[in-house]
Amino acid sequence: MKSATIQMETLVCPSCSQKIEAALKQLEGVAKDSVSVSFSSSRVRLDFDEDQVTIEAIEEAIDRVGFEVIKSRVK
Ligand SMILES: [Cu+2]
Repeated sequence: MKSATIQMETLVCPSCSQKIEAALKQLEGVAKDSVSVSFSSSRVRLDFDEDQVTIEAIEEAIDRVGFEVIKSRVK
């Protein structure tokens, strides 16, 4: 299991974070309970199984719902 912190462009309203959270929870390999989107810091934290999903795929899922990823850190 890996842990990711993803910095996004500034979110403009709280419903943005709900949209992102829902999209990420649908991804195979992402630990659903670990997904937390902070509206105030425009940041996502989550744990994922690197055998099932890549950080690139996670970033893509955020992109697909309309938000730009600035940088990600995985450890
Ligand atoms: Cu919004």
